[in-house]
Amino acid sequence: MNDSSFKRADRAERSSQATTLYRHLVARAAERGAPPLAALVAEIAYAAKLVAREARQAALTGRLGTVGSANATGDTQKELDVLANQIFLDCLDASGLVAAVVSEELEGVELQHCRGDAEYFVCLDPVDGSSNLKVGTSLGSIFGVYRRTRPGSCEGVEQELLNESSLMAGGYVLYGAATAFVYTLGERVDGFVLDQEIGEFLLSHPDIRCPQSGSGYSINTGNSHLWEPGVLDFVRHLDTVAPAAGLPYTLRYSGALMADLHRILLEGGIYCYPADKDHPDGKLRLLYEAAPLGLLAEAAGGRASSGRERILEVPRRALHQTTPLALGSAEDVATYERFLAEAAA
Ligand code: FBP
Repeated sequence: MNDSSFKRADRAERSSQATTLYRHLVARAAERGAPPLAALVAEIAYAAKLVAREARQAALTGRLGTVGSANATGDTQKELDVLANQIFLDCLDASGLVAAVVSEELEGVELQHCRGDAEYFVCLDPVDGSSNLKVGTSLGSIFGVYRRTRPGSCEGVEQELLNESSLMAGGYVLYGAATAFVYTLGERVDGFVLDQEIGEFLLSHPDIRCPQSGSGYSINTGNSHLWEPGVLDFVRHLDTVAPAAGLPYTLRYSGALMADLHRILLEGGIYCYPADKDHPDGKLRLLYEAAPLGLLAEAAGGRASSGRERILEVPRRALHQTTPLALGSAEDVATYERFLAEAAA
């Protein structure tokens, strides 16, 4: 199936000829020489549909509360965090393709089919932007699929994941006005929207190309008193009134990285969560937030950086390690890196 046969789904063709996520996955995974990836990502998409339903109804089902415990990085766990985590674990287990899972909501590695021929590890953030849940605004899920080097062994899984495995696929789900599913197997990025009527993710944004530069930025300016000079200089630059240079940029910060990145992939711009005095190593987690989104941003022609190096080259040291993060339009992220380097110099 070539690109031209993948058509956007208009109403009449929404049933038989539409490009469903599964049809698209089968073709892309075959091209990638990794057919099982199609079934694995399809299971992640099924879990996302279940989480979307729970998120939509949370205010009615009373699932807006906390469960009184904190996750591995100290965030208070919400009911939906724990429920969504279990939904993803069940679906990944059902695929039979996953040796082990790392999740923002789990302290250690959750072993699944590590003794068998399961080839993949999955790292995930079941509910990103969970502080938005109680106010009913955008949330997301993020996933990264890592290929094993030693299938069949349950020994040393954490070290194998950190030191040997390779990131094969990444993506996110956006629970917003529409439920969107955006993924990459490393070469291109495609976006799908959930048709609630038939319960299928249908192709809505084929081959997403992130514009080289944008007109919006996402950063928590409430932390500006904690920033290093290079970050301050960069934000001042974006706020400069210089229409000829496409400035100032517009500030768009939703509290959910997924919602900000979705806008940036489609319209250009930059998302930043720098290191600061309260987060000396940044806030976003490398294995299940920064790296999968870095793979996706780069596959869309964008850039993903810690501010000083490619996110995909940041050494993996721990399951829940955090990293400073800047991702989005290639030129905007390069400008950010230049401001940090000049300030450091
Ligand atoms: P969670 O995965 O714990 O939600 O943290 C990630 C995140 O919520 C991002 O989605 C968002 O951009 C950022 O943290 C918001 O952090 P802050 O409230 O410190 O600006």
